[in-house]
Amino acid sequence: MKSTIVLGIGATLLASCSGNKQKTEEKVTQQQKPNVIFLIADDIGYGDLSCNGSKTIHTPNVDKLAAQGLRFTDAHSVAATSTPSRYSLFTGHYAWRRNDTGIAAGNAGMVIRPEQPTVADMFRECGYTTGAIGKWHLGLSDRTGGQDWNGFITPGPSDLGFDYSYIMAATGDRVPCVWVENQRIVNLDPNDPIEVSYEKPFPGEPLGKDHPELLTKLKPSPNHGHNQAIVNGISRIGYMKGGKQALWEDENIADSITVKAVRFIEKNKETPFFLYVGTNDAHVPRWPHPRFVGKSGMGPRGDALLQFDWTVGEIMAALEKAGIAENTLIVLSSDNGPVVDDGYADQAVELLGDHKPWGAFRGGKYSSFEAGTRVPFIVSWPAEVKPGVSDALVSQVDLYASMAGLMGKTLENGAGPDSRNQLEAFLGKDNKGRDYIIEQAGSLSVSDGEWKYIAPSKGAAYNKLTNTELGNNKEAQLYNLKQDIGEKKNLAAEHPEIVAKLKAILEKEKANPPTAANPSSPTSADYTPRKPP
Ligand code: NG6
Ligand code: CA
Repeated sequence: MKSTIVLGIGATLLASCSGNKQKTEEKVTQQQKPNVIFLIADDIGYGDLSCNGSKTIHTPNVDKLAAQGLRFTDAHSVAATSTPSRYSLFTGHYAWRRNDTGIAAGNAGMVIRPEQPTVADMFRECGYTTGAIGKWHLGLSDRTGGQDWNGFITPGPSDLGFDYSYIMAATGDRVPCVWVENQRIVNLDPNDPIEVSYEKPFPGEPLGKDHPELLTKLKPSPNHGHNQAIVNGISRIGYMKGGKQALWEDENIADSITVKAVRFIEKNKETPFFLYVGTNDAHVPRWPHPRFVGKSGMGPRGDALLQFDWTVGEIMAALEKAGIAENTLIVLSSDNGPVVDDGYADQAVELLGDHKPWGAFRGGKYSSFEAGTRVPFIVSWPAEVKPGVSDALVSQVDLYASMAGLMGKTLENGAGPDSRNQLEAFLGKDNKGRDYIIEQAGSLSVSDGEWKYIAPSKGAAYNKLTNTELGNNKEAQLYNLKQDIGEKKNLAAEHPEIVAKLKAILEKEKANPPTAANPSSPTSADYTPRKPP
């Protein structure tokens, strides 16, 4: 089935791609399609960028991207932590429909099942070359602890639509602290194999909790854990042994991600590509390259923000140099809201000064309040998107269906079941966006842009470790975001009819779970993982 659909987006006429995988043929005929980059920061808040009003941190490269593109004021990640947020970004399926999409350990099995369709599959079917670089945090292999760390790690990104991958398995603060390129650990000495465990320490391997004298770079904050395996003078979550030659150096993480992204762009400049770049900045442990150290006056967190801005600048420069900046669509966002102390004594709290990572919003990472998921969001596509600011209500869950829309495709057979085509909103032709979005933290919330309902929850109201108001409350909460952006006044008792309306939306969503993307009902039973490249 091959049809041609002409989209009403200026002069660019995109032929719809067929569902088959004959990409070579497609590539020849579709030179005019835009390249697409999802540039996803880690734990960077709305207020961490000067284009969003920060006077305390200056992010000139992000500002330049915002000035040439569309900057959103009411854009959301699906969840207030990384794994569920990225799960939904890639699959267009709400992470909260599954109970196994919480923050993944470094040896977790792959959270997205190989048979689940992803946005990368969609691009690949359209003849794009696809890449995933940087933070992954979606697990690898078929089960927890099932990785062959010293061989080909499978299933992995190649089973989710990525032709190329260069990733950290989980987070900077979780073992294994190594780069995995095309599903093999980079620079691994076969005579020094890697072992990973989240259950028990390896005899003879020093732990942060017993050997503070070995923590030469960062020590954990009191009571935050992060006191197990020591890598590069920083203790982490989890235990590992061996692989000395393969260990990353924390000060080079941003450089490694950036260099790989730039090379991917250079290599693929002639034909359309989709590139996901997940930065490690500004996740903990924050240990930026020496050229950023001391530059923000806010310690490692502020310096990591400057390092993030540098990465953005390098990617933009690479596109310019390759002559493809004009026809490249960049979506810049963050996986969840900001956190200041997330586990290491890096003086982020002490040196914060007047800086407000959460902007005008309440809460932060982990929170049901707005700062949990209302994240920076910029769409730049010089050839098509007029510069400006959009207050449209948008969610990352819709990027999958919207990018399919851009390709002239409609998602079918259960692909991206929660994803809606909001292309017009993402490209600035519709200022309204979604009727409502669902936000996930300790509880689920529904916002229609004006009113926000937070479902009752038994969870703690406050996370003392991270100093975060989590937004959990045994009572229903209702806020008027137009009049009370800081979510200070709970109006649930005054407006039971609005509570009822938003609650009904949530109940309906919960009662009608799209199941096609659910691993318990896979679309393809005879799935076999791809062979090593
Ligand atoms: C938490 C960690 C935090 C961070 C987070 C994941 C503790 C006490 N805190 O469990 O440091 O790693 O998980 O962050 O262990 S995320 O942005 O990748 O979701
Ligand atoms: Ca995160």
